Amino acid sequence: MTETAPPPVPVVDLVCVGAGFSGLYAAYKAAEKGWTFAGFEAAPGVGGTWFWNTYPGARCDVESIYYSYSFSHELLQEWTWTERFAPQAEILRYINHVADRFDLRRHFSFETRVTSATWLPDERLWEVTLDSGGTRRGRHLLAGSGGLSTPKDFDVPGLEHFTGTTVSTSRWNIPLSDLAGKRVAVIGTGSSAVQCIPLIAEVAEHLTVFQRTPNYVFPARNAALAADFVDEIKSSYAAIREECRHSLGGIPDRIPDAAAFDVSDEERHERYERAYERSGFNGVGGEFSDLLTDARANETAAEFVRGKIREIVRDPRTAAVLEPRFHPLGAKRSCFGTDYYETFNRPNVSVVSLRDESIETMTSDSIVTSAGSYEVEAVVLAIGFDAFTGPLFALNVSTPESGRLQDAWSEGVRTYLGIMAAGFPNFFMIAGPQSPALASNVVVTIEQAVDWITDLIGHAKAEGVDVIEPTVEAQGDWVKITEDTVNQTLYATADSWYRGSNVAGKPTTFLGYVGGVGKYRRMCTELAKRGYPGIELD
Ligand code: N01
Repeated sequence: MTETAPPPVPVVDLVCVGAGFSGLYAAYKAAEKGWTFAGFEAAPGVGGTWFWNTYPGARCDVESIYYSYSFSHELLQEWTWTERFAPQAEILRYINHVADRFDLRRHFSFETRVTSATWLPDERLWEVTLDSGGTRRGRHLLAGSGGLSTPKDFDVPGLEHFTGTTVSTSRWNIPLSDLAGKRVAVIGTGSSAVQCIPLIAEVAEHLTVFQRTPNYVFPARNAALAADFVDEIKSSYAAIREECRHSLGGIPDRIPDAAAFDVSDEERHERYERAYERSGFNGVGGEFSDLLTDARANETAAEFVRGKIREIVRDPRTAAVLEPRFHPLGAKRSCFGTDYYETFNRPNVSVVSLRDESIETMTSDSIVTSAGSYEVEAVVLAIGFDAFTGPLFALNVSTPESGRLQDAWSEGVRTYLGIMAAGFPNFFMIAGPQSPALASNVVVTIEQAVDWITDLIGHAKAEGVDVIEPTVEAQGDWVKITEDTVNQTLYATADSWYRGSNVAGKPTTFLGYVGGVGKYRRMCTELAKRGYPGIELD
C-alpha cells in the first residue's frame, strides 16, 4: 500500500485572530466579498471580552442602543435591548445571536490559540502557528484580538503564598456564592471593581477594598428600557447610527454650549447637578467645552464629584480616601456604578488607601501592608489589562526583515491609523492602538476599521497587487497626529492603561487617537478616495 500525502491546506485570503465583535464582523465582510477566511479563537465560544469578563455586575457603560452592530438593518430591528446598560450575559447572547444569524461560527476554530505569525516574503503570505500544533497560511493577517483582553500580571510579591480563593475580574470563574460569608479583599478601583464591589459587599462577611487611585464614579442610572422608547429608537435607528459614526465618541454628541467659566458659579453647579442626573459619557464630564482641555475648568467638575462623595459617604475619613484627587476628571476612564459610594456606608465594608500604606506581601491568609496585616479568605484582583499591546505581542507577529512587532515597538507603539505598521505587510489591527478605540464606543470603531481594511484589500486585489504596507513617513505622520491631538488635552496628564503606564516596564505612548471617530472616519475615507497615499502596493 502506498502512502498518499494529505492534500495541502489551501491558503485563505484572510487569517483572523479572535471571534469577538471585530473577528465576527471581519468574517461577515469576507463572506460578503466571497473571500476565504480562517478565524482562530482561544475561547470555546464567540464573544471575546464579553466571553471572559463575567464578574458579578459586569455590564457595558456605553448604552446598549449604541453598543451593537449597525451593519444590518434587519439585525437592528429584530434585536431588542432590555436595559439602558446591557449586562454581560445579554451582550454575550447578542453576539451569539449575530454569529448564528449570519452563520459566522463555521469560519472559526475555537479553543485554538495563535502562538505566532510569520510573514513569508517569498510566498507573500502569513503563516500562523496554532497551539493545537498545526499551521495555517493566509494572504492577510487580521488581529481582532481586542484592546482589553490580556489581563495584567499582579505585580505584588507573595500572591503564590495565599491559600484562600483568588479570582480575577477578567477571568471570573466562581459563583458569587463562593464569596458568601467570607472576608474578601478587592484590589483595584477601576471600572471592573466599581461594578463588582457593591455585589460582593452584599454577600461577604467583610469586604476590604484596596484602593491605589480613587476614581470618579458616577451613578450609572441603569434602568429597564420601556417598550415605547425602544419602538421610537427602532423607527430612527439608521439615522441614530449615522450620527454615531460622525460623532466624537461613537455615541450621539451633546455639544456643550459654553466653557466652564462662561457661566456663574450657581449656574455651573446647577448644570452639573442636571448632568449628574443624566449620567453617561455625556454627563458631568461633557457639560462644558473645556473640561478636558483646561485644568482649572476641570477642577470645578472634579470638586463637584468630590462634594457628591462627601454627601453620600457618612464617615468623613472614608469619604476623604474615596475622593479622587490625583488626576483630572475624564483623563482616565470615568467609572459608572450602582450604589458604589453608598456601599462604603455598610458596616461590613472598609477601604484601605494604598497611597498611605502599600502592599508589601501576602501570606497564606493575609495581605500585609506597610501599616499592618489584613486577614482575608478571598482576594479579587480587579487590576486591569495590559492594554492593546498585550494581546498583539502575544501573537508573536514577525517578519524576517523587521523582527517581532514587540521589538519594532520597543520604544513605543508606532502605527499607521492604528490599523497597520510599517515593516509588517498585509497585517491589519482592528481597533488597534492609536485608533479611536480607546476613547470611543468601540463597536463603531470596529465596523469602520473592518470596512476600511476590506475596502483596501479589495482595492489591492483589483489592482492585481498582493502586498500592502504603509510607508515609514506616513506612519510617522500618524504618530505625530495622535500625539499632537492628545497633547492638547488633559488625557496626557494622567497615568493609566491609556498610556501604558499601568504595566511595569511598558513604554508610555498614548494608545489612542482622541480627535473623534467622525474626524477619523473623514480622514480615512479621504485617503481611500485619493488612492491610499501613504501605503505602498506591490
Ligand atoms: O482596569 P483598570 P478595569 N496594586 O486598569 C489598580 C473597560 N471596562 O478592569 O489606578 C494595587 O481601569 C489600579 O490602580 P491605579 C474600561 O475601558 C469597561 O477596571 O493603577 N492596585 C486600578 O484602580 C476600563 O477602563 C467596563 O493606581 C492595583 C485598578 O487596579 C478598562 O476596561 C467594565 C495594582 C485597575 O483598573 C479596564 O478596567 C469593566 C496593584 N499592583 C472594564 N495594579 C464597562 O463598560 C493595578 N491596580 C463598565
